[in-house]
Amino acid sequence: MRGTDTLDALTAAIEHGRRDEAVALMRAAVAAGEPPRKMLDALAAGMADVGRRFSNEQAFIPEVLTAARAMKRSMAVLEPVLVDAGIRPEFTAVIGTVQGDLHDIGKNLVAMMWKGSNYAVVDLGTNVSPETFIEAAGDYGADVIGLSSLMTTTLPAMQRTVRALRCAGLKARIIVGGAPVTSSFARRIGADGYAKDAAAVVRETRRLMPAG
Ligand code: B1M
Repeated sequence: MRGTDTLDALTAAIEHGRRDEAVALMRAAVAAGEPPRKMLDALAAGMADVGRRFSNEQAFIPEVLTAARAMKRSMAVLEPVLVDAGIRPEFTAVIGTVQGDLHDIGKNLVAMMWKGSNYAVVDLGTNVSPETFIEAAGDYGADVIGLSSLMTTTLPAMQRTVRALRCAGLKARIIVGGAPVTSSFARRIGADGYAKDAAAVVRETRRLMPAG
């Protein structure tokens, strides 16, 4: 197989969650000495493709999770090569579900999409206080902070968190999302960005940080 064929096949294997095939193709690409950036782009393209289908309701959560697992296993093969080549994650993202809210399935999907786009992701879990967001964003030097809320009753906690992050003077961009969150709510509470689903969050991050 030619190099581009291997990478195209890798993208397709990730998109369709064919984990063993993806890992084998990743190993073949590494053995063939493909440029690390191209291999990384091939992985990201697979996640972007399944994310696009998910946004268009042509793919569903299990397919995104299967693709993410294939991406994670292939990434493990690629990681040492990236380290040797001095390729580091583009951005650091801190993410969590806001205080009082224990829902994490959507938040985990967002974290996976970011990982698939070569962002270092610090996942704070659920029921995260504003203070914990501030501390983690400072400790990890976050470029972007993601807040998730699944209940109308925890939207005030999202607002409090954005306000606290602003008061702390952090430079990181803040993106919010979750079923009851709208773009107008996001604007009203002073967030930098809003995404309606896990695929849109990658597009929104790129809009806010064009180098990404
Ligand atoms: Co709960 N729950 N729940 N629940 N639960 C909802 C959210 C609810 C709408 C159900 C209902 O009443 N119809 C309702 C909220 C009503 C409201 O708004 N006020 C509700 C309730 C009331 C509750 C409890 C209070 C129930 C009770 O105990 N009486 C309780 C709350 C506990 C708490 O949080 N303190 C509770 C508990 C639970 C379970 C533990 C049983 C379980 C959560 C398991 C888990 O997350 N590990 C659960 C579940 C599964 C749901 C529903 C059924 C599904 C949520 C989900 O995972 N969706 C939900 C009803 C529904 O949505 N049909 C419901 C799939 C997921 C992929 O979608 O999370 O929307 P979603 O994420 C999307 C987008 O929103 C977006 O991208 C994701 C992927 O596309 N997104 C972001 C999410 N975060 C983002 C961040 C971004 C950008 C995009 O940027 C950073």
